[in-house]
Amino acid sequence: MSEVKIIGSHVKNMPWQERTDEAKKWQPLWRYDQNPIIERNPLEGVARIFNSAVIPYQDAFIGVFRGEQTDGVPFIYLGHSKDAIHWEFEREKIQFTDENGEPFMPVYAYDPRLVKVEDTYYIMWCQDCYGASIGMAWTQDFKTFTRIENPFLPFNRNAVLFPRKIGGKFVMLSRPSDSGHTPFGDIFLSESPDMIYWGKHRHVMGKAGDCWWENVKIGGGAAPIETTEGWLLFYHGVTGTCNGFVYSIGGAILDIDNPSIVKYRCRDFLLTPEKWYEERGFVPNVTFPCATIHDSVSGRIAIYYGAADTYVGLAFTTVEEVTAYIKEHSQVTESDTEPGLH
Ligand code: BMA
Repeated sequence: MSEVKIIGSHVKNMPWQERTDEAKKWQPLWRYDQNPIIERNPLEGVARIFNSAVIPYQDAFIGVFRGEQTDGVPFIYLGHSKDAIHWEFEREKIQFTDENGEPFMPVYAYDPRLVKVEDTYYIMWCQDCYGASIGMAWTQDFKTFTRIENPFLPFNRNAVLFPRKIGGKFVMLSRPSDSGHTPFGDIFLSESPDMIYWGKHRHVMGKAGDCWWENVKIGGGAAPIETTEGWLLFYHGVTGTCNGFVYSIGGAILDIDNPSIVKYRCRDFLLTPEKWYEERGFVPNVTFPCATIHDSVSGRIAIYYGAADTYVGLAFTTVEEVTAYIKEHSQVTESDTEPGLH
């Protein structure tokens, strides 16, 4: 057994279920047997919740949820939970303000991520800036949400912040794209002194031509988990079929001091659509990770993923099992292992 450890907090009430019989012994992730954890029509005026992010907060849990309204337009809703499985949602979508406290709502908002750095919680999502672009806001109390004015140029999506500064800077992954159902996409890294101005963009990793499950595009998923092996990243990888895209969950381990360097990258997916709630829904065949809850003492990891653009699913693993699997099945290219600085 490897000695890899999570560097972070002890989350004693984290959601957990031992490996179910249904998951084969060799599979690195297993699904919660009560999935999906959020059903359709979870609150008035919202038809589906999926692609959402959660975090421990004041001995319980809080989350930012992609709520597809009944007019089809997505916005972000706040949810509260004692066990991170059963969620209660606030009736109104999150009201963002500018730094003067004036209303500053995006035209739409989807695929939120939620990351705490020092004493502040940051929300990142996809919004309109004359095309798909990255939205960002911060809060310290989940009552007021200050939106940061368009931090990136269009077109970009899948912004994922690292949970601590590296070399004194905020560091974020993103995936430059087009404004539609982008048929390409690599993961890049950018840094910022203040969350407002971003630069020093580096290439982290691209789609993998010879791993067919991720041969169209990839994008950051959950905030990277700090471990003694490096940053553990769950991301999404996409392939194209005659019936459209299929989204699977992949895993990689990035260098701890210079995370544009990929140390290990799993050539096999960690999880791919198999269950009814992943294969059937608004967009079939989508598993889209957006968050984890993890515990440094037990090494347990719970992965939250959107399923078929309709539901939220939960899958489990441990840091030992998943890093061993990624390392055992690792295949990195020169473009993965270089610093990504052309
Ligand atoms: C991507 C994003 C995700 C969505 C996925 C599958 O482009 O829009 O929100 O889950 O497509 O439809």
